[in-house]
Amino acid sequence: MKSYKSLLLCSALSGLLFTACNSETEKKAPTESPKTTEYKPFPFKLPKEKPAQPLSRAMERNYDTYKASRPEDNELYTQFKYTELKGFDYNNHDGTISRRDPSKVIFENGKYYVYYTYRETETSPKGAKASTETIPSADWDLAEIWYATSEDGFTWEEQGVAIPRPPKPQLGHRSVSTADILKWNGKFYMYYQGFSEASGTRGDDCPVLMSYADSPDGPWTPTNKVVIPNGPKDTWDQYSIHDPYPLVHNGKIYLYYKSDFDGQPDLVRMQGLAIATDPAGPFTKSPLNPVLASGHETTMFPFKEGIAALTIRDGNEHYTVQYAEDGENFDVAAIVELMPAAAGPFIPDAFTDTDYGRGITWGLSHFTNATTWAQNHAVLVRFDCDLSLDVNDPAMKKHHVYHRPDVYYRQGLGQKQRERIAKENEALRNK
Ligand code: AAL
Repeated sequence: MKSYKSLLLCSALSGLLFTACNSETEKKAPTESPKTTEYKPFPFKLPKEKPAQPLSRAMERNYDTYKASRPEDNELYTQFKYTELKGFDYNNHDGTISRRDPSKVIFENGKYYVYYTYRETETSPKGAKASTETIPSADWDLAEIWYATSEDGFTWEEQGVAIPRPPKPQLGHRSVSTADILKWNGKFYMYYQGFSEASGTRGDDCPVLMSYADSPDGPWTPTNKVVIPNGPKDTWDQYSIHDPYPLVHNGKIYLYYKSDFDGQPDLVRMQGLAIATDPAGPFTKSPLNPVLASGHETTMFPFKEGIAALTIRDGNEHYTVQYAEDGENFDVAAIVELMPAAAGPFIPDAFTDTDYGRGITWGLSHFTNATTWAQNHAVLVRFDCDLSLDVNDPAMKKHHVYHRPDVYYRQGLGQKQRERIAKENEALRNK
């Protein structure tokens, strides 16, 4: 440990010279005069560009990793603000009605459209073992894909079913869920998870199906084929292809998806990319898959020359916004907080094959713990943000969300943790 005197000496010297000053030099006088390095203090005004001087790794990263030296100047940094939606009924939140996993929002016929998983069942979900033909295993079991329209994005008018469960034994007869939409050459294509057994029977395994329509109001025609096949045995996406999410990029269909792998109970979630020139496929998976090492539901949008991704939960890089100029090699561009789960943004240039994406400012997402787990159901919600080149909203660029103490206390210790702490205290006392 450095002595108080040596600390004083060090601080006296700092600003003039940076001198190696540690217990070694204190104990025995150096044979040669101590090596000194020219010390250039970091400037008071945070430089916009990386200054030409030795920098710590953290400061190198501040300039190389993020899109600007201050988050408020980083186009891919934002806060998220949430608004309760009007127009949806949830049966007093008793768990018998759920709306979740919204698609991206599109604007057609003078209004916004969103598609989502809709479940209306006699009970709330009861797990795979207790599930029957009418009792759901999971919140997205025994579900259909419904849609709603809106003039302002806050008040929605539910239009009813877009894609029903097909009759047995067709693919998806148990449940269709987690849809997302593509507009390609004037027609509409819906990609979604098609379950032929209750989710949870053998994991959350399902393939991706597709239906098409001439209008966003349907009618939708199912192709009754698996459009994104699972990977070969013992590969990361051998069981599940979830959250199919198409965009138009480089003149092609870039469809991102999530898989969960590495086995129960601690599934790993990562995201992959499959590319096609026809909405019905074939889709060629990126040889680099997974292209995102984190994230649960998929949320991407064209940004500048490339693709930006909201990497929401799960994995080392959860709560980050990432960017890949080629749509495949993503880097962290910003660290954010309170991200929208299962976000489906309004992306004006999602299907225009833009060569300079403008970004997003709002969309719908979901809260899955709408009330209690006994009444397990989800609600749709609106989020707003500033991830747009065309908007500059300083209130969206702040760096801290203030939560009241009760938000923290609700993340309290569990019984087992209290027991561990009690044991640790006892061990110390008995030492
Ligand atoms: C969601 C999505 C997929 C999963 C389940 C319903 O958050 O990742 O849709 O299958 O959970």
